[in-house]
Amino acid sequence: MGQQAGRRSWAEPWKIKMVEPLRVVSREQRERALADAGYNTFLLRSDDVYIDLLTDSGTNAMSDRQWAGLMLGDEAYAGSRNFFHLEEAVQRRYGYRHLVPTHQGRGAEHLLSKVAIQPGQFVPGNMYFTTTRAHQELAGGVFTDVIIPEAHDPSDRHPFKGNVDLGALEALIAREGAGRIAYVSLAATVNMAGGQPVSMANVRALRALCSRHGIRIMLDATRLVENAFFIQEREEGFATRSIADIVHEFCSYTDGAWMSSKKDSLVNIGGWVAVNDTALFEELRNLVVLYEGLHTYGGLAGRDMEAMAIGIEESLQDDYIRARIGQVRYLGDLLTDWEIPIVQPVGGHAIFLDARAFYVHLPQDLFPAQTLAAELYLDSGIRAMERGIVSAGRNPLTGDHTRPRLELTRLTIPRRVYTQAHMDVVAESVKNVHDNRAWARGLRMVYEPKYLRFFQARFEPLPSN
Ligand code: PLI
Repeated sequence: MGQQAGRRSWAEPWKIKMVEPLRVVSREQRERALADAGYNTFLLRSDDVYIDLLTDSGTNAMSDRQWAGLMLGDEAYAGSRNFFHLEEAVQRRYGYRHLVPTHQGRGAEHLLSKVAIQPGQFVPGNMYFTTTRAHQELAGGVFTDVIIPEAHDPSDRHPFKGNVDLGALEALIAREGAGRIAYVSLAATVNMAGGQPVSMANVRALRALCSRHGIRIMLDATRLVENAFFIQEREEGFATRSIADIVHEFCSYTDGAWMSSKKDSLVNIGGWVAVNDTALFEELRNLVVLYEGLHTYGGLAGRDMEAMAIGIEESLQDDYIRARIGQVRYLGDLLTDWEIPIVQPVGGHAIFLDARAFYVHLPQDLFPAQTLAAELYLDSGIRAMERGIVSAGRNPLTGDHTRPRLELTRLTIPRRVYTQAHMDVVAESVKNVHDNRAWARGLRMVYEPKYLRFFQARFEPLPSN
């Protein structure tokens, strides 16, 4: 009582039924493993990792109900009952008319890009995402960033840094003509900006603008549930609306969506693309059989679709999402208190360390964010991911590095997997790396694959002088 009287903390709305041991690896083992991996955390074996914050994609812990759902898999080649459960869940919660399942998000991006982009058309979006832009470009599209400028500044505390800059979009339409725009590629929340949300007011205004010009809006709904939490928390008029209700309204302003269910929907594999337009659906449903599988399984087992259908419902529980984002914020608050530079405000799925501010002495060509991920692994066995110049890749026309203003290292929090004590250990390791930041020398790239280079590129450390 006394000082703490009246205080109410959040806590996870679940308890742990099964555990998986973690492995602590020695400093010598970590040095060897990192060198073998070419200083790229994607190339580490997970057995050499202690706390794995590479991604929140497919790394979720499923619930007992989802595991039970796996046993109800109907593994028929065609017309599996689990497909119909998934279809009903997507129609009920996201509100789209037609569903095509895919093995994961990029399978959906591939199909949508192929059917909805004509070579040479522009695809404006609120910041690029790696796989999304790659598929848009493979289909001949020209990605154009139309996110608000605040998104490019890690310290700007705009509450909806994912918003579309409507003026920039209108200027593009005026310059190129609506016919040269394939669709607006709208992400909620925006991963590469730091998990930053889009406001309901922004998507409403975007709808009005696009309807005036006859342009479609396609939504990357991968982390829309997290976006809905920020709308409920920050936007006037939404405090008493449920997360499910906010998600449904948001989708109603768009013409279709694609999904990596490996994030919000609390599964380890799966995705979909859903649209309202019947002609577009028929093209997608036809193409899926070439690349993914029949239109009632799209590369998934029946059991996977059942787990997704259950996961959609679980993800929309208000107390679940509050605890999910609460954990991310807990880590963010620790780092902010220690004055470690991170993207502010803290977003939905990860803490993004600002590697430019962390290593002020390293130019972007020495890959500061990649260096930071490597140093963090060396310090404690924690695995993070580069989200800077390596991830941004090269300009397809000029072949030059794309140089994003954001040079970030992402500590991504899997859902329902780690505890608050793990977050303390992570924060302490980041602090130690920060305390020793003056010694970092940077990296040079010694192998660069053609597509999505961040996954497989190899580096060597620069010698200390
Ligand atoms: O990893 P996929 O193919 O299921 O989904 C691709 C994908 C699409 N959109 C967004 C916003 C993503 O974040 C995304 C995948 N993200 C990964 C793998 C990540 O680590 O963030």
